[in-house]
Amino acid sequence: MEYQYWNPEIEKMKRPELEALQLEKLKTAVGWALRTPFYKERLRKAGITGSGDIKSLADLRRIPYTTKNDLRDAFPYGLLSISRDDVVRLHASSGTTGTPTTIYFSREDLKRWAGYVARCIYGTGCTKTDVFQNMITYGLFTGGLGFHSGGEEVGMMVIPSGSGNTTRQFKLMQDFGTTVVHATPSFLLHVESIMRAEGVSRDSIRLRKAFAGAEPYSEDTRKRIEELLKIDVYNSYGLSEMNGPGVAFECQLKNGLHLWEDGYIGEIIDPETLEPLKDGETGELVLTCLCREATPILRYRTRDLSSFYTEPCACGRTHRRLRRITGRTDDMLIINGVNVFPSQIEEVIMAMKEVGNNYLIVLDKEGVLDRLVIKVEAGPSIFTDDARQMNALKEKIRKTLQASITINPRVELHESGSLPVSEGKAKRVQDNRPKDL
Ligand code: DLL
Repeated sequence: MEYQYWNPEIEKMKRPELEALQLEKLKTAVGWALRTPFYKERLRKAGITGSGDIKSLADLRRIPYTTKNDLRDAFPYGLLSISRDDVVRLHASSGTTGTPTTIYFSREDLKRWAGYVARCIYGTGCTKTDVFQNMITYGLFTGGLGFHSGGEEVGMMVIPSGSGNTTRQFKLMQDFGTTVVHATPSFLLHVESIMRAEGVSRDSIRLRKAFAGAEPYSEDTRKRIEELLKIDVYNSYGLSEMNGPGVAFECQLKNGLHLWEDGYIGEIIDPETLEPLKDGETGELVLTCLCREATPILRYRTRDLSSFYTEPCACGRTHRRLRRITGRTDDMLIINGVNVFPSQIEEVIMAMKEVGNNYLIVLDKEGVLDRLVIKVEAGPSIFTDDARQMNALKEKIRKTLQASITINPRVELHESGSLPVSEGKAKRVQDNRPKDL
């Protein structure tokens, strides 16, 4: 296979050179950080008063971790390192508690960010001849404008369609010959269901590729989207605290996400002891942003669970690859004392061909016990008026899930298209259990 590199010198840089580059950039990032009220105080306590205190990459460990709560406490300007007048954009995520975390960008920051997203897009084999439909939310969320700028940087024709309005999405694809789309994996599955329901022929669209991310999904979900839509799907990882998309991305080999180590330093730590783990071991991903001056963030605890591959990628890039993010330290469900990650449930459901494209995990209290209900849409091969077929499928899902998560769920089968669809990140878990128990 011919591989495509946006920036071959950087992407294939030998490790010692890459690490030297990281060190230089880390010093600069610490310098930026020291200009913010938040880090000035934090770093001083850790004995770091100037970028000269960072002498090797190992000195990174002297810097305390930064958490989402720190960012909230620093709202609105505690992490701003440049004059407000030099800020050209902000993005924000509201999270669950309401206090937003806000990230500011200078003009240079936006250019650097677009460069990283362009690197991701180009690395999947796209060129300026592609037509790119960005089917994700625009606005304060980083997915829309982040990919928009990256797509323009590559020179593709970008259609800023945003998410939702599936019928119009098909029309745009047909009218302009869209070859690549960007969406959440759940929205891609929804698009496919509607395509089938509305009788849109696959031959009437020229789609070849999709970038899918912003939420966790399993390898089986990827395969399902690829087979149903007859396209290649590339996993895309990012978070607003590290600009947004463009942090780690799959190359043409689709085998793990290359973390752009000239822009971000990645560490995997044990979320309990906070000690660093070795490559190959699974733990919480901690990221340091080396490429944003306006809001520097050092050693950010992402809560995302992953591990680094130990072997280099056959594509020739030297930047280490992260394994698919299976979940977050804070999305683990405790059901009657058993720990279950929503991703374990998704893995089982999406591997079954008879099952449709949408599902929901519902938790209730029945007396003193937790009750797990899995609501699943039936696939096109299942006749919802054939009770025997429906019961057999329900039983199959129940048994397979029980074998995987050890909990016996109640399974409900629903008609295709009847479960709620979210246009942004999917809301798969509905936990109705009283919180104060
Ligand atoms: O979701 C940025 C983004 C936009 C990434 C578009 C990819 C595509 P936030 O809203 O801050 O930013 O959410 C970040 O989403 O910490 C993960 O928990 C999750 N996440 C993002 N991408 C993936 C992925 C954007 N590929 C949070 N796999 C992160 C699993 C993902 N989880």
